[in-house]
Order: sequence, then C-alpha cells, then structure tokens
Amino acid sequence: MEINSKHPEKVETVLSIAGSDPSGGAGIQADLKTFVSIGVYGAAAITCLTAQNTRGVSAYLPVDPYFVRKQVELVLQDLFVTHIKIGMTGTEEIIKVIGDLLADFKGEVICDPVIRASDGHALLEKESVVCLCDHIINRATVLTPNLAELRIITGKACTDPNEAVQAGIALFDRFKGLRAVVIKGGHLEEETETVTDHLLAREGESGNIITKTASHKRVRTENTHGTGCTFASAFAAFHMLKGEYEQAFLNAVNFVDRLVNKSASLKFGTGCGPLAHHL
Ligand code: PXL
Repeated sequence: MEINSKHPEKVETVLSIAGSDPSGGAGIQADLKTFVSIGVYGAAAITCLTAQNTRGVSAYLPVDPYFVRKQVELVLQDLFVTHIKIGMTGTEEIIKVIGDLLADFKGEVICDPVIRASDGHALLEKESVVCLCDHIINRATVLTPNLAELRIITGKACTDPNEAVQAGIALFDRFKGLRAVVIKGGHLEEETETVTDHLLAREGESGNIITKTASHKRVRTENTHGTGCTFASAFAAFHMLKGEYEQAFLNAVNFVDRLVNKSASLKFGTGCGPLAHHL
C-alpha cells in the first residue's frame, strides 16, 4: 500500500481494557494476538496482573484505579479508537473508572463479562457483578457472555438453548444501549456433537430483536484457555472491518473454531492449553 504522508489515513484502533495473562493464553495477550492475526491495530490498557500458567490462576493483583484511568485516557486522547473491548476488570473501583471513561465514548463497546477463569478461580467477586452491570454493561453495545456468565447476570437457570436465548433477549430491555448479545453455546447441551452459538441483535428502525445461529462441530479438547477473550476480540476486530454485527458474529465464530481445531493436538504445558494464534 502506498503511504501518502501529506494526507495520512487515520488508523482505526481497537482498545482492549483487560487483565494480563503471563502464560499468553487469555486476557490482553490473547486480545492483541487476535487483533494482529485478523489485521487490525490493537492497543491495550491493563486492569490487573494475574499469576498463572496452563494449570490455572494462582493470584491476581489489581492495578491502581487511578493508573487504569491514566492509561485509557492517554490512549483515547491520542489514537483513533473506534472500538473498546473490555475483559477482566477485577474490582469495583476499576469498574467505576472504566464506566466513567465510557460515558464520553461514542464508538462500539464490546463487553466480555469475565467473572471466573475456566479453572473456577474468581476474577471478579460475585457481589461485584451488580457494579459491572450498572457501570459497564449499561454502556456496552455488545455483550459476549458464556453460559455461566449469562446465568449470573440474568439470575436465570438457562438449562436449555431456548431458555438461554430468552434470558439473552430480556437483556435488551434492561440495558438500553445494547445492540447485540452473543451467547456462546459451548456449555449448552454438552453431550451433543454440534455447538450452536447465538447472535441476538436489535434491529435499527423497529428495535425488534432478531436471532441468528452458527453451528460447528464440537472439538473435545482441553486447549480452550482464552477462547472467550479471543472470541470477543475477534468480534470487535471483524466488526471494525465489516461494520455490522451478523458478519462480525459469523467471522468470529469461524475464526475461533478454526483456532480450536488447530490447537487441539498441541502441548503447551501440563494443563489446559491456549489457542495457537500464531498458526
Ligand atoms: O478467560 C478469562 C480470562 C480473562 N482475562 C484474564 C484471564 C482469564 C482466565 O484465566 O486470566 C487475564
């Protein structure tokens, strides 16, 4: 591509606000790898450090909320951020700072409501989920919960796909800025050979909620660490490239499915391995 230095193009940027995973599978590390492999520019502001490897999360250390604010403010003041993707927040103080910063942001806000790591380690106390709802989900345009997160946020049992979709639809009444909700089906009907993910999207004019599904073969593998972070980041990146939710959904489902397949036979450590974004 020829670069015109007199009229340089503004580079659209997706900013990830999330935790750091030193083993490279989840959090900020997964987000940035995803942005690069899809071909969008990614920035990253860190909310928490975690200490973990493929065997699980050992501990986490929240960043001073003042410093979370500083990181995000400086990026937003300078770069051309069109999409913000939010992952692990860690504490109510950090949630409130992020909520405050989102109040003036006009672009897409993709919230992956990280509450617990796949090994069960809490990454946000359950009592703080109300705060996450009030300050961040309330300002999000897209929400990408897995089944456990959907249950906690809605208080519904969501025992089958229909119940999960109904619970998802009810979120649009509660959170007025939401345009799309993706319910990831990996933990729905776990005995089936097919996984079905659901997109629920609010239609522009009518405000009606439309639903779309994408199905793919279930891969029986332990190497799924960071799939949630990767999915939400892929959704943000593809939305930046395509400008609409359905295409972002289909592309993100396909992107993660291909990565899970490629990563299934690899050995990274002795526990649940990450996705091989580099392949
Ligand atoms: O997958 C959820 C998640 C998000 N962010 C960070 C994590 C994890 C899971 O371990 O460590 C930083």
